[in-house]
Amino acid sequence: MTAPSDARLRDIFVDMLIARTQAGRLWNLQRQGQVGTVAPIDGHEATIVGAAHALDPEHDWVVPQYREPLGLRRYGPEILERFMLYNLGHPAGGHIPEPIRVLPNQIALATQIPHAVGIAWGMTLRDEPGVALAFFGDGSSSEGDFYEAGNLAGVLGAPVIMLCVNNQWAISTPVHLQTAADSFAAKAAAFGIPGVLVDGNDASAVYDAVDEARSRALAGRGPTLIEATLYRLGAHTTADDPTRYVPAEDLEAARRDDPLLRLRGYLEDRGLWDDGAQEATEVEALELLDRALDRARAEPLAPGSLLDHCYATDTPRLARQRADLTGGSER
Ligand SMILES: Cc1ncc(C[n+]2csc(CCOP(=O)(O)OP(=O)(O)O)c2C)c(N)n1
Ligand SMILES: [Mg+2]
Repeated sequence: MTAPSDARLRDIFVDMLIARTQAGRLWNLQRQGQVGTVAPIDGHEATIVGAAHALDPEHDWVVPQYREPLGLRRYGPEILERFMLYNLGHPAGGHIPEPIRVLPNQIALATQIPHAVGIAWGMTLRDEPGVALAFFGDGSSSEGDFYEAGNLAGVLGAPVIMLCVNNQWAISTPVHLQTAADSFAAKAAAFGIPGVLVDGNDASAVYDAVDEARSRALAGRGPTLIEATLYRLGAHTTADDPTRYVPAEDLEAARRDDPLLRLRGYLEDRGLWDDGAQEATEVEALELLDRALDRARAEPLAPGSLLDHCYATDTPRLARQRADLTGGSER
Protein backbone atom coordinates (compact mmCIF):
# COMPACT_ATOMS: atom_id res chain seq x y z
CA MET A 1 0.00 0.00 0.00
CA THR A 2 1.37 3.37 -0.96
CA ALA A 3 -0.02 6.66 0.34
CA PRO A 4 -0.50 9.25 -2.40
CA SER A 5 2.36 11.71 -2.77
CA ASP A 6 1.71 15.43 -2.30
CA ALA A 7 2.08 15.86 -6.07
CA ARG A 8 -0.61 13.23 -6.59
CA LEU A 9 -2.85 14.88 -4.00
CA ARG A 10 -2.50 18.16 -5.85
CA ASP A 11 -3.52 16.45 -9.11
CA ILE A 12 -6.47 14.91 -7.30
CA PHE A 13 -7.51 18.32 -5.96
CA VAL A 14 -7.34 19.85 -9.44
CA ASP A 15 -9.71 17.15 -10.73
CA MET A 16 -12.01 17.60 -7.72
CA LEU A 17 -12.20 21.35 -8.22
CA ILE A 18 -12.79 21.00 -11.95
CA ALA A 19 -15.63 18.55 -11.28
CA ARG A 20 -17.26 20.83 -8.67
CA THR A 21 -16.95 23.89 -10.91
CA GLN A 22 -18.37 22.13 -13.94
CA ALA A 23 -21.22 20.69 -11.89
CA GLY A 24 -22.17 24.20 -10.76
CA ARG A 25 -22.21 25.46 -14.32
CA LEU A 26 -24.25 22.48 -15.52
CA TRP A 27 -26.82 23.14 -12.80
CA ASN A 28 -27.28 26.70 -14.06
CA LEU A 29 -27.40 25.59 -17.70
CA GLN A 30 -30.10 23.05 -16.83
CA ARG A 31 -32.12 25.82 -15.17
CA GLN A 32 -31.79 27.82 -18.38
CA GLY A 33 -33.09 24.87 -20.39
CA GLN A 34 -29.77 24.42 -22.17
CA VAL A 35 -28.86 20.94 -20.94
CA GLY A 36 -30.80 17.93 -19.67
CA THR A 37 -31.11 16.47 -16.18
CA VAL A 38 -27.90 16.50 -14.15
CA ALA A 39 -26.98 14.59 -10.97
CA PRO A 40 -24.66 16.93 -9.02
CA ILE A 41 -21.32 15.57 -7.86
CA ASP A 42 -21.02 17.95 -4.88
CA GLY A 43 -19.70 16.11 -1.83
CA HIS A 44 -18.64 13.03 -3.81
CA GLU A 45 -15.44 14.44 -5.32
CA ALA A 46 -12.86 12.99 -2.90
CA THR A 47 -14.27 9.49 -3.32
CA ILE A 48 -14.69 9.50 -7.08
CA VAL A 49 -11.47 11.30 -7.96
CA GLY A 50 -9.44 9.60 -5.21
CA ALA A 51 -10.56 6.18 -6.48
CA ALA A 52 -9.89 7.05 -10.13
CA HIS A 53 -6.35 8.13 -9.28
CA ALA A 54 -5.59 4.83 -7.56
CA LEU A 55 -6.40 2.97 -10.78
CA ASP A 56 -4.35 2.43 -13.90
CA PRO A 57 -6.35 3.78 -16.88
CA GLU A 58 -4.44 1.54 -19.26
CA HIS A 59 -5.51 -1.68 -17.58
CA ASP A 60 -8.31 -1.01 -15.07
CA TRP A 61 -11.98 -0.54 -15.87
CA VAL A 62 -14.33 1.96 -14.24
CA VAL A 63 -17.98 0.97 -14.20
CA PRO A 64 -19.95 4.03 -13.08
CA GLN A 65 -23.46 4.62 -11.79
CA TYR A 66 -24.55 8.10 -12.98
CA ARG A 67 -22.97 10.65 -10.64
CA GLU A 68 -19.34 9.98 -11.50
CA PRO A 69 -18.45 11.22 -15.01
CA LEU A 70 -17.23 14.71 -14.09
CA GLY A 71 -14.83 13.09 -11.59
CA LEU A 72 -13.25 10.70 -14.10
CA ARG A 73 -11.02 13.19 -15.93
CA ARG A 74 -8.05 10.98 -15.24
CA TYR A 75 -9.42 8.57 -17.83
CA GLY A 76 -9.24 11.23 -20.56
CA PRO A 77 -11.04 14.28 -21.99
CA GLU A 78 -13.35 11.97 -23.94
CA ILE A 79 -15.24 11.24 -20.73
CA LEU A 80 -16.52 14.82 -20.51
CA GLU A 81 -17.30 14.94 -24.22
CA ARG A 82 -19.29 11.73 -24.12
CA PHE A 83 -21.05 12.89 -20.96
CA MET A 84 -22.23 16.04 -22.70
CA LEU A 85 -23.45 14.00 -25.69
CA TYR A 86 -25.25 11.71 -23.26
CA ASN A 87 -26.81 14.67 -21.46
CA LEU A 88 -28.11 16.10 -24.71
CA GLY A 89 -29.69 12.75 -25.57
CA HIS A 90 -27.22 11.79 -28.27
CA PRO A 91 -26.83 8.02 -28.73
CA ALA A 92 -23.05 8.42 -29.07
CA GLY A 93 -23.05 9.45 -25.41
CA GLY A 94 -24.05 5.92 -24.50
CA HIS A 95 -20.80 4.50 -25.81
CA ILE A 96 -17.25 5.31 -24.80
CA PRO A 97 -14.86 3.84 -27.36
CA GLU A 98 -11.84 1.75 -26.42
CA PRO A 99 -9.08 2.12 -25.44
CA ILE A 100 -10.88 4.13 -22.76
CA ARG A 101 -11.85 1.72 -20.05
CA VAL A 102 -14.96 3.44 -18.74
CA LEU A 103 -18.49 2.17 -19.25
CA PRO A 104 -21.26 4.69 -19.94
CA ASN A 105 -23.64 5.97 -17.26
CA GLN A 106 -26.02 3.48 -15.76
CA ILE A 107 -29.43 4.62 -14.54
CA ALA A 108 -30.95 1.18 -13.84
CA LEU A 109 -29.68 0.84 -10.28
CA ALA A 110 -27.04 -1.80 -9.52
CA THR A 111 -27.14 -3.42 -12.96
CA GLN A 112 -23.60 -2.15 -13.45
CA ILE A 113 -22.22 -4.28 -10.61
CA PRO A 114 -22.66 -7.67 -12.34
CA HIS A 115 -21.17 -6.04 -15.45
CA ALA A 116 -18.07 -5.14 -13.45
CA VAL A 117 -17.77 -8.67 -12.08
CA GLY A 118 -18.08 -10.03 -15.62
CA ILE A 119 -15.41 -7.66 -16.91
CA ALA A 120 -13.11 -8.56 -14.03
CA TRP A 121 -13.59 -12.29 -14.46
CA GLY A 122 -13.11 -11.90 -18.22
CA MET A 123 -9.74 -10.29 -17.60
CA THR A 124 -8.74 -13.22 -15.39
CA LEU A 125 -9.77 -15.73 -18.06
CA ARG A 126 -7.79 -13.83 -20.66
CA ASP A 127 -4.84 -13.53 -18.33
CA GLU A 128 -4.96 -9.72 -18.58
CA PRO A 129 -3.59 -7.66 -15.69
CA GLY A 130 -6.19 -5.25 -14.38
CA VAL A 131 -9.20 -4.76 -12.14
CA ALA A 132 -12.73 -3.45 -12.57
CA LEU A 133 -14.11 -0.92 -10.12
CA ALA A 134 -17.88 -0.46 -9.87
CA PHE A 135 -19.35 2.64 -8.26
CA PHE A 136 -22.82 2.28 -6.78
CA GLY A 137 -24.88 4.06 -4.15
CA ASP A 138 -26.26 3.09 -0.76
CA GLY A 139 -29.69 2.84 -2.39
CA SER A 140 -28.40 0.54 -5.12
CA SER A 141 -27.15 -1.88 -2.48
CA SER A 142 -30.78 -2.88 -1.85
CA GLU A 143 -31.10 -4.30 -5.35
CA GLY A 144 -30.77 -8.02 -5.99
CA ASP A 145 -28.02 -7.32 -8.51
CA PHE A 146 -25.74 -6.14 -5.70
CA TYR A 147 -26.08 -9.45 -3.83
CA GLU A 148 -25.82 -11.56 -6.96
CA ALA A 149 -22.73 -9.72 -8.14
CA GLY A 150 -21.06 -9.81 -4.71
CA ASN A 151 -21.78 -13.50 -4.31
CA LEU A 152 -20.44 -14.40 -7.74
CA ALA A 153 -17.39 -12.20 -7.28
CA GLY A 154 -16.59 -13.93 -3.99
CA VAL A 155 -17.01 -17.42 -5.40
CA LEU A 156 -14.93 -16.66 -8.50
CA GLY A 157 -12.34 -14.55 -6.70
CA ALA A 158 -12.79 -11.98 -9.49
CA PRO A 159 -10.48 -8.94 -9.46
CA VAL A 160 -13.28 -6.48 -8.81
CA ILE A 161 -13.63 -3.55 -6.42
CA MET A 162 -17.20 -2.82 -5.36
CA LEU A 163 -17.23 0.79 -4.19
CA CYS A 164 -20.41 1.71 -2.34
CA VAL A 165 -20.75 5.48 -2.23
CA ASN A 166 -22.79 6.04 0.91
CA ASN A 167 -23.99 9.63 0.54
CA GLN A 168 -26.69 9.07 3.21
CA TRP A 169 -29.57 9.35 0.73
CA ALA A 170 -31.27 7.48 -2.11
CA ILE A 171 -33.24 10.43 -3.46
CA SER A 172 -35.32 11.13 -0.30
CA THR A 173 -34.80 7.76 1.44
CA PRO A 174 -32.36 8.17 4.33
CA VAL A 175 -29.77 5.56 4.99
CA HIS A 176 -31.41 4.26 8.19
CA LEU A 177 -34.40 3.19 6.10
CA GLN A 178 -32.12 1.57 3.54
CA THR A 179 -30.50 -1.05 5.76
CA ALA A 180 -30.59 -2.37 9.32
CA ALA A 181 -26.99 -3.57 9.00
CA ASP A 182 -24.21 -1.82 10.93
CA SER A 183 -22.73 -0.66 7.64
CA PHE A 184 -22.82 -1.43 3.93
CA ALA A 185 -19.24 -2.69 4.20
CA ALA A 186 -20.49 -5.32 6.68
CA LYS A 187 -22.36 -6.99 3.85
CA ALA A 188 -19.01 -8.24 2.54
CA ALA A 189 -19.15 -10.99 5.19
CA ALA A 190 -21.96 -12.67 3.25
CA PHE A 191 -19.78 -12.75 0.14
CA GLY A 192 -16.71 -14.04 1.99
CA ILE A 193 -14.67 -11.01 0.94
CA PRO A 194 -13.05 -8.12 2.83
CA GLY A 195 -15.30 -5.17 3.65
CA VAL A 196 -13.60 -1.82 4.22
CA LEU A 197 -15.09 1.38 5.63
CA VAL A 198 -13.41 4.59 4.57
CA ASP A 199 -13.99 8.31 5.11
CA GLY A 200 -15.27 9.35 1.70
CA ASN A 201 -14.42 13.00 2.34
CA ASP A 202 -10.73 12.10 2.61
CA ALA A 203 -9.25 11.71 -0.88
CA SER A 204 -6.05 10.28 0.54
CA ALA A 205 -7.88 7.60 2.54
CA VAL A 206 -10.01 6.62 -0.46
CA TYR A 207 -6.91 6.43 -2.65
CA ASP A 208 -5.27 4.16 -0.06
CA ALA A 209 -8.28 1.88 0.25
CA VAL A 210 -8.65 1.48 -3.52
CA ASP A 211 -4.91 1.04 -3.97
CA GLU A 212 -4.89 -1.76 -1.40
CA ALA A 213 -7.96 -3.45 -2.89
CA ARG A 214 -6.36 -3.22 -6.31
CA SER A 215 -3.09 -4.79 -5.12
CA ARG A 216 -5.06 -7.60 -3.52
CA ALA A 217 -7.02 -8.23 -6.71
CA LEU A 218 -3.91 -8.17 -8.90
CA ALA A 219 -2.22 -10.64 -6.56
CA GLY A 220 -5.08 -13.07 -7.23
CA ARG A 221 -6.67 -12.55 -3.82
CA GLY A 222 -10.06 -11.53 -5.15
CA PRO A 223 -12.62 -8.79 -4.64
CA THR A 224 -13.10 -6.09 -2.01
CA LEU A 225 -16.21 -4.22 -0.96
CA ILE A 226 -15.40 -0.63 0.03
CA GLU A 227 -17.95 1.70 1.61
CA ALA A 228 -17.03 5.37 1.36
CA THR A 229 -19.13 7.49 3.71
CA LEU A 230 -19.84 11.08 2.77
CA TYR A 231 -22.78 13.43 2.49
CA ARG A 232 -24.65 14.48 -0.64
CA LEU A 233 -24.22 18.26 -0.58
CA GLY A 234 -26.50 18.96 -3.51
CA ALA A 235 -29.86 17.77 -4.76
CA HIS A 236 -30.36 14.21 -5.97
CA THR A 237 -30.71 15.65 -9.47
CA THR A 238 -31.90 18.86 -11.06
CA ALA A 239 -35.40 17.32 -10.82
CA ASP A 240 -35.27 17.17 -7.00
CA ASP A 241 -35.94 19.63 -4.17
CA PRO A 242 -33.91 18.39 -1.18
CA THR A 243 -35.07 21.27 1.06
CA ARG A 244 -38.27 19.24 1.46
CA TYR A 245 -36.52 16.39 3.26
CA VAL A 246 -32.81 17.03 4.09
CA PRO A 247 -32.52 18.42 7.65
CA ALA A 248 -30.88 21.85 7.32
CA GLU A 249 -28.63 21.26 10.34
CA ASP A 250 -27.29 17.98 8.87
CA LEU A 251 -26.48 19.70 5.60
CA GLU A 252 -24.78 22.56 7.42
CA ALA A 253 -22.60 20.11 9.39
CA ALA A 254 -21.74 18.25 6.18
CA ARG A 255 -20.75 21.49 4.47
CA ARG A 256 -18.20 22.11 7.22
CA ASP A 257 -16.65 18.77 6.24
CA ASP A 258 -16.64 19.57 2.51
CA PRO A 259 -13.98 17.36 0.89
CA LEU A 260 -12.69 20.26 -1.21
CA LEU A 261 -12.11 22.49 1.80
CA ARG A 262 -10.26 19.73 3.56
CA LEU A 263 -7.83 18.93 0.76
CA ARG A 264 -7.36 22.58 -0.16
CA GLY A 265 -6.35 23.30 3.44
CA TYR A 266 -3.81 20.48 3.37
CA LEU A 267 -2.27 21.72 0.12
CA GLU A 268 -2.22 25.37 1.22
CA ASP A 269 -0.42 24.43 4.44
CA ARG A 270 2.33 22.91 2.28
CA GLY A 271 2.54 25.85 -0.10
CA LEU A 272 1.08 23.75 -2.93
CA TRP A 273 -2.08 25.79 -3.52
CA ASP A 274 -3.17 29.41 -3.43
CA ASP A 275 -5.90 31.75 -4.68
CA GLY A 276 -4.18 32.12 -8.05
CA ALA A 277 -4.19 28.36 -8.64
CA GLN A 278 -7.81 28.21 -7.51
CA GLU A 279 -8.92 30.90 -9.93
CA ALA A 280 -6.93 29.53 -12.87
CA THR A 281 -8.34 26.03 -12.33
CA GLU A 282 -11.91 27.31 -12.13
CA VAL A 283 -11.45 29.20 -15.40
CA GLU A 284 -9.96 26.11 -17.04
CA ALA A 285 -12.87 23.98 -15.80
CA LEU A 286 -15.43 26.25 -17.47
CA GLU A 287 -13.44 26.45 -20.70
CA LEU A 288 -13.22 22.66 -20.87
CA LEU A 289 -16.95 22.37 -20.26
CA ASP A 290 -17.83 25.00 -22.85
CA ARG A 291 -15.67 23.28 -25.45
CA ALA A 292 -17.17 19.85 -24.74
CA LEU A 293 -20.67 21.30 -24.86
CA ASP A 294 -20.01 23.13 -28.13
CA ARG A 295 -18.75 19.93 -29.71
CA ALA A 296 -21.73 17.96 -28.42
CA ARG A 297 -24.17 20.55 -29.76
CA ALA A 298 -22.47 20.47 -33.17
CA GLU A 299 -22.95 16.70 -33.45
CA PRO A 300 -25.95 16.03 -35.70
CA LEU A 301 -28.82 14.40 -33.84
CA ALA A 302 -31.06 12.41 -36.16
CA PRO A 303 -34.71 12.03 -35.18
CA GLY A 304 -35.31 8.46 -34.16
CA SER A 305 -31.68 7.89 -33.22
CA LEU A 306 -32.71 7.27 -29.63
CA LEU A 307 -34.05 3.93 -30.81
CA ASP A 308 -30.86 2.93 -32.63
CA HIS A 309 -29.22 0.82 -29.97
CA CYS A 310 -32.20 -1.07 -28.54
CA TYR A 311 -32.17 -4.04 -30.95
CA ALA A 312 -30.12 -4.99 -34.01
CA THR A 313 -33.42 -4.97 -35.93
CA ASP A 314 -36.39 -2.90 -34.79
CA THR A 315 -39.29 -4.82 -33.29
CA PRO A 316 -42.68 -3.98 -34.90
CA ARG A 317 -43.50 -1.58 -32.05
CA LEU A 318 -40.13 0.18 -32.31
CA ALA A 319 -40.55 0.41 -36.06
CA ARG A 320 -43.89 2.20 -35.54
CA GLN A 321 -42.31 4.55 -32.99
CA ARG A 322 -39.42 5.27 -35.34
CA ALA A 323 -41.85 6.10 -38.11
CA ASP A 324 -43.71 8.47 -35.76
CA LEU A 325 -40.49 10.21 -34.77
CA THR A 326 -39.08 10.59 -38.23
CA GLY A 327 -42.38 11.29 -39.95
CA GLY A 328 -41.31 8.78 -42.58
CA SER A 329 -42.03 5.20 -43.41
CA GLU A 330 -41.12 2.26 -41.21
CA ARG A 331 -37.51 1.15 -41.44
C1 LIG B 1 -33.81 -0.33 -10.71
C2 LIG B 1 -34.14 1.09 -10.39
N1 LIG B 1 -35.04 1.37 -9.43
C3 LIG B 1 -35.32 2.66 -9.13
C4 LIG B 1 -34.73 3.69 -9.80
C5 LIG B 1 -35.08 5.15 -9.47
N2 LIG B 1 -33.94 5.79 -8.81
C6 LIG B 1 -33.09 6.56 -9.50
S1 LIG B 1 -31.85 7.14 -8.55
C7 LIG B 1 -32.45 6.38 -7.18
C8 LIG B 1 -31.72 6.50 -5.86
C9 LIG B 1 -30.38 5.84 -5.90
O1 LIG B 1 -29.70 6.06 -4.71
P1 LIG B 1 -28.20 5.66 -4.51
O2 LIG B 1 -27.94 4.31 -5.13
O3 LIG B 1 -27.87 5.81 -3.09
O4 LIG B 1 -27.39 6.69 -5.42
P2 LIG B 1 -27.27 8.27 -5.24
O5 LIG B 1 -28.28 8.89 -6.15
O6 LIG B 1 -27.49 8.59 -3.82
O7 LIG B 1 -25.89 8.62 -5.71
C10 LIG B 1 -33.63 5.68 -7.48
C11 LIG B 1 -34.43 4.93 -6.49
C12 LIG B 1 -33.78 3.36 -10.81
N3 LIG B 1 -33.12 4.28 -11.50
N4 LIG B 1 -33.50 2.06 -11.07
MG1 LIG C 1 -27.10 7.46 -2.13
